[in-house]
Amino acid sequence: MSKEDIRSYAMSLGADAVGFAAIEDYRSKKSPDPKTILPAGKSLVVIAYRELDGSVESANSRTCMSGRMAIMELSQKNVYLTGRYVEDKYHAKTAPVLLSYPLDMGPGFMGLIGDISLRHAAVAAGLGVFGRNNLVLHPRFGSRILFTALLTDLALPSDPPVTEELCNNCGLCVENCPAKALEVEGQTDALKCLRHSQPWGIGSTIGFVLKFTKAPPEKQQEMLRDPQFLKLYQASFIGFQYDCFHCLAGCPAGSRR
Ligand code: B12
Ligand code: SF4
Ligand code: SF4
Repeated sequence: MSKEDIRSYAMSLGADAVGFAAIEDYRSKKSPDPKTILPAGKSLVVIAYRELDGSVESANSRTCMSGRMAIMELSQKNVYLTGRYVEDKYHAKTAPVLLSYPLDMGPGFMGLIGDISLRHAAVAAGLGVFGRNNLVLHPRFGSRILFTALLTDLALPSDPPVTEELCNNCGLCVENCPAKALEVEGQTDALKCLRHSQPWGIGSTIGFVLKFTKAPPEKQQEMLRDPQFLKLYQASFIGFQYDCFHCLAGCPAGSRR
């Protein structure tokens, strides 16, 4: 059967879990219509990778981010290889959805809405359920799981949904969030989270440029040697970096924990 064949191919490349969602089961109110990506798209192949425990639990944010960047690299390669496998073997088209970037930075989106919402795709593909932290909890890996996907014109039925309640409502994610971004149930305050979790992201870059352009030359010299500028510089060539993993790392869900 094509589903089992594709699943075992993606797993052989290092994925931890693979699920399938028929496009009619994928519902994400804020996301664009998948037809704008692949007009004949009929299903989503969702490919999941677990975070390394030693990386998400580390107090060193560079270690947390190193684990994330390693998944980004592996998952990026694998989504291409799986897409090529499906295209060649099943004469289908596949459109890749990577872990995070690129994102639509235009009005209404501002880098906050993915072309495909991978959490909604993962739930539709039977890979987990939403937790109080607004992350998808996987039965085995809990919150420590990340997703990529392939939108394809191959018709594949959805995998059975997870019916188990995986979130025990312990409230640790809400308590541990240093930005207080999870206070309202079912809603992450994206700006609060962003400001705290990406201190070297777009907001800080804009702030730095505005301050820099208004500063006198001697202050500008000083600003260019400041660690904040050096961190922005690093982020500009290695890509965005998260400085917070608390809602993921502190969550006890998942049989592997
Ligand atoms: C933009 C983005 C962000 C933004 C905006 C978040 C947001 N409001 O969606 C910011 C920068 C804040 C962010 C933060 C984080 N992100 Co982020 N992010 C994304 C991205 C690229 C797009 C998300 C998107 O389209 N959102 C817009 C729409 C679709 O969301 P929404 O409809 O408003 O849904 C929200 C709520 O309504 C709620 N929700 C929706 N339906 C339901 C149903 C129920 C029952 C419940 C309880 C809640 C709920 O969940 C959402 C949270 O705000 C995705 C990758 C992707 N392509 O999907 C990763 C992604 C969602 N991020 C991820 C992660 C891990 C994080 C962080 C932990 C940061 C980090 N260190 O990695 C935090 C977690 C914040 C949190 N606890 O919610 C993972 C989540 C994996 C998982 N297991 O669920 C994803 C899927 C990346 C990936 N490829 O795996 N992220
Ligand atoms: S990533 Fe950090 S700031 Fe953002 S919601 Fe999770 S715990 Fe809060
Ligand atoms: S930390 Fe507790 S309340 Fe939050 S998602 Fe995990 S199990 Fe649910």
